[in-house]
Amino acid sequence: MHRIQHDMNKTILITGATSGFGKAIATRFAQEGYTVCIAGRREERLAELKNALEKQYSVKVITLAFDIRDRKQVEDAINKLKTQVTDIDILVNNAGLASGLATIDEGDIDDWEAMIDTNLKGLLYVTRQIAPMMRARATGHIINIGSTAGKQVYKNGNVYCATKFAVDALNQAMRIDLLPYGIKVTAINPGMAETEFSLVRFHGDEERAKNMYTGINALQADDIANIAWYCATLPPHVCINDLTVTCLTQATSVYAIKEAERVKPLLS
Ligand code: NDP
Ligand code: 8X3
Repeated sequence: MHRIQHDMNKTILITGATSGFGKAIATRFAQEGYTVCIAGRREERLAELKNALEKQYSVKVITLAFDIRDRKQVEDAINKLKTQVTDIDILVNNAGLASGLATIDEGDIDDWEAMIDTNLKGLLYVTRQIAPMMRARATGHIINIGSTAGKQVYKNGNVYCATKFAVDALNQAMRIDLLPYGIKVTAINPGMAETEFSLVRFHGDEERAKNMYTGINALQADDIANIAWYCATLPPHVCINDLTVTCLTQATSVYAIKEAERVKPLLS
């Protein structure tokens, strides 16, 4: 397939770039010469990543430390960013979390609020700042990181799934609203992936987090970074609207097997 050459003068903004998918996406695009704007709350991690990427790939890296749940912090950070860069070519709405895994009658309301405020309202706050910049230039690409959890609900997933169903709805809505402006909108919906996601979900319980991925050969952050790069480098007239990706041993939100359960290929 025809692929466009990458443009060295492009700028990407990635939320949730201090770990997991966001960090891998930042690294992938830095490797390709992009100016990379990395956001997250953990300033030390942002500074470390900036140093590493600038050193390794000789690109410009801008850090934005803010809590995406705080509308004022988001607005201030992006207003400051506007003094540092003229355009944002790609926005990756990635920052998010699952917090807890409990039935609807027992869930912790603080967990619910953290997920709704981050995964849904935070994504909206950032998009509301960046979409007008893209609209003014009649070009751009918004990549929303959804989830298989936004396609099919699973036991105890209730509020996390609801936020990801909302991301799915917003992805479709953005595609429609931004259609006249030539802005691409893409949802990447990963299944189980080995990042800090489960450590956060289980409130720092390392053992429980590790067990989630034992024996399934889960997706890795680099897999999603490569997919984001693929989506971003298709010809100008091609837009992937919605892409669901799992590891080989996972079919849906609720059907997954261990590697050991796989039927081995017959020897030829
Ligand atoms: P990680 O926990 O590794 O990364 C999450 C990122 O989100 C961190 O950089 C974190 O930065 C940022 N973040 C969380 N809360 C806030 C906040 N309040 N303000 C600003 N940034 C915040 O997990 P993943 O990389 O796996 O998750 C990235 C996205 O992918 C999430 O939206 C998640 O729902 C989704 N996803 C994950 C899957 C998985 O199995 N791993 C599968 C499908 C989707 P910091 O803490 O520094 O603020
Ligand atoms: C993360 C994938 O299945 O843990 O969105 O909800 S799952």
